[in-house]
Amino acid sequence: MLFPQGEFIKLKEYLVLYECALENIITRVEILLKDFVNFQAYNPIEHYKFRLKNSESIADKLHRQGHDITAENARNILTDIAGVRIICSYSRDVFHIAEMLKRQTDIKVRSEKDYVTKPKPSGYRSYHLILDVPIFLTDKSESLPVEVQIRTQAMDFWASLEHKVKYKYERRMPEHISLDLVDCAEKIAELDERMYLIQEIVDMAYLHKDPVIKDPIAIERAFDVR
Ligand code: 0O2
Repeated sequence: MLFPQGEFIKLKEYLVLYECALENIITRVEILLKDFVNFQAYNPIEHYKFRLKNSESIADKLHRQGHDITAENARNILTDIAGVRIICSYSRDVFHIAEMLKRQTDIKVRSEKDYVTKPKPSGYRSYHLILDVPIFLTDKSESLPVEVQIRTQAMDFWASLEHKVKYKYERRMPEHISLDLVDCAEKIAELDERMYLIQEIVDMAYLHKDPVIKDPIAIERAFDVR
């Protein structure tokens, strides 16, 4: 799908604003990272990525949702033109990072979806925030939505596989594959939890100078992680 010529020019102008809002959120994530790395005991952010939707995928999404392909519709209807994905180590970190963004007083939380506590039927787990980000131009200010997805590495691994599979089957995935993916998602959530517990135990043992730290198998047995 493509935007008609006049609409495309208008969309390009809007995309400049979305790019500014995206850069604004990236800067906030970079500041959190600098704080974690330099002043905190632990950095929960493994990495982050970002993207601005291109005009074709904006047009496709509007069309899929039954809307006319206009720049106004893109601006008024879509909230994921600008997106940032933050990948954390453990699921607790996901909530921690979400709170840090939510309490920044100059951005407004337009919506919030916790698919970590309540996964989607597909098995999808992630924390979604739509943040209204202010940008100050030469003669006016605007507020643009940026979608922030926060998830663990394991959740991200699952989501990219599921996305690829869904794309290959043009969104009509055979039932046995979707059931298998739901099972993988559950196992991944269990692994996330177990690995978090191992890390907590090791941290505690270090803190208390416990000799059991030298024997990782003994750590698991001692604390009955499995
Ligand atoms: P794309 O192509 O990824 O950019 P809703 O109408 O509120 O039920 P909506 O608007 O899709 O649903 O919002 P939601 O649920 O917050 O999902 C937004 C984005 O999260 C999706 O973008 C995906 O990127 C991701 N996502 C949501 N559900 C799944 C899932 O089951 N599997 C995977 N792999 N990703 C998911 P879009 O809209 O799909 O577009």
